Amino acid sequence: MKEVEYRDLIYQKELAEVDPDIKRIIDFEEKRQKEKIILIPSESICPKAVREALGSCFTNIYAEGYPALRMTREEEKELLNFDRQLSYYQRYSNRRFYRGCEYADFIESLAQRRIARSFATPKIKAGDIFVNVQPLSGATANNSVYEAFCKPGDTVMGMSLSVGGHLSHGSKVNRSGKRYQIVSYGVDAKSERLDYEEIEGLALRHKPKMIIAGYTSYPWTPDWERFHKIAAQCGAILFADISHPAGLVITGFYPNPIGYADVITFTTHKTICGPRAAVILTTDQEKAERIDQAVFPGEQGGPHLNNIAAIAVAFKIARTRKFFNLQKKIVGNCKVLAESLQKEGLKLAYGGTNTHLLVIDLRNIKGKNGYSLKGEPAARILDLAGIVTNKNTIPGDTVTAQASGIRLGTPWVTQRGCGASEMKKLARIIATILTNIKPFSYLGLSEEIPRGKIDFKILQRAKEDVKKLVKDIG
Ligand code: DSN
Repeated sequence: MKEVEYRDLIYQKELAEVDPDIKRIIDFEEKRQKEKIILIPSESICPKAVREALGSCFTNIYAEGYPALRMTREEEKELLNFDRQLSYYQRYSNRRFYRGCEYADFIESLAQRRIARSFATPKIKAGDIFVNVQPLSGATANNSVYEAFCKPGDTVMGMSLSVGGHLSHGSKVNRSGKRYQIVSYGVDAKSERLDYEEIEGLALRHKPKMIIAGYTSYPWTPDWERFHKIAAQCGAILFADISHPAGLVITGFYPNPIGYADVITFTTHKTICGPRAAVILTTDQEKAERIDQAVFPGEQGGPHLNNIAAIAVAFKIARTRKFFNLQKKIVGNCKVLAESLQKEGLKLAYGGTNTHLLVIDLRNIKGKNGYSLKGEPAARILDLAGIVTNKNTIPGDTVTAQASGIRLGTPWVTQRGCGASEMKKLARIIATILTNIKPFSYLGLSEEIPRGKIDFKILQRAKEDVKKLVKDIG
């Protein structure tokens, strides 16, 4: 065969040789992830097998369209009857725009079936769940849902971003907030919990076309049945965005919205611990058709099949006992972390948690002039000590830059093997750092800039404690 200069690039050359700079940066990142304690609740470690699928040759192809309708309804065992499926593929036309999708069809429909089985309940069978695995991310999945069920200008209700919603649930700076008439709901000022009476009142007054429930920092499980009743009263579509807790949902540690919500979206890289992608579910065929149209060709072009292959693998793992145990421990660790932080004297926004995340309310930590610690300097100093978190607005905050909270979650550390004793140690280190920060601010060009100082020795000690903890985790 003729020697082609480019071929060694395709088949032989390693990253380190082709692009040493990128390789070096990846190595730095790998080191960072190993040496730091990562408490971002929306992040998790993607297993090796999932990453193998992600880096597979499915990255090379286009597959605009959807798998053969028949395959999307088949049982997994029948789907894997390669001879039978391939003979159909050869004989009939299909819903793909290009040829060369015979194996792509297996990948996509397997991912769909595995997901349907994971979400099925004694009342809702897997065969009654329609699954779209093509959304490239949570925000695009959500955009597709708006597109499927609303027209620009329609009224949509969602939780305000500042108390725990998501950008795509109607934030002014997001396409959702610009294109639709948004009615935001919050939490009860005193209990900091969802106030269903208020939500119901708002829904009846504004008659939204769609109600969104599902949160990124609100740490308590919602009452899906109550949301369903509210939506039904005003004829709204109930849209459950369970991007954060999807892994908890399929293992029974968070209530399952299937059967209550008209449409469900979730990302596959948070508690599902898979690749960066998203999924849309519904139990209604007509709605499923609208969703499919809205995703492709409405919102996206070709699906990322390597991602879909990785989703399929992630859901194979998600049906194992190991995954169940992991999710159980994620929630258990979060409970211990919350209780330990409270014992250390810190206040939790929303009063606690029964999920995988919590938010520390920093407003009680004050400087000399009464200025409270803000999330930005708190997260920055924690990061210097080796603990990665994010600043977060909490009920009462009005300006994102002045967020008074930091959000913590346990998926990543639990995957690394941490248990109750590590949570207690972490709580102590975090509390020591936070309570020793002296908050202050200065006026920037357009706004107040929050800052904080910490005694160098205290920070050094915290760094050593984190290092030791990381070493013990292994
Ligand atoms: N950025 C995600 C989170 O951290 O919750 C939401 O999209």
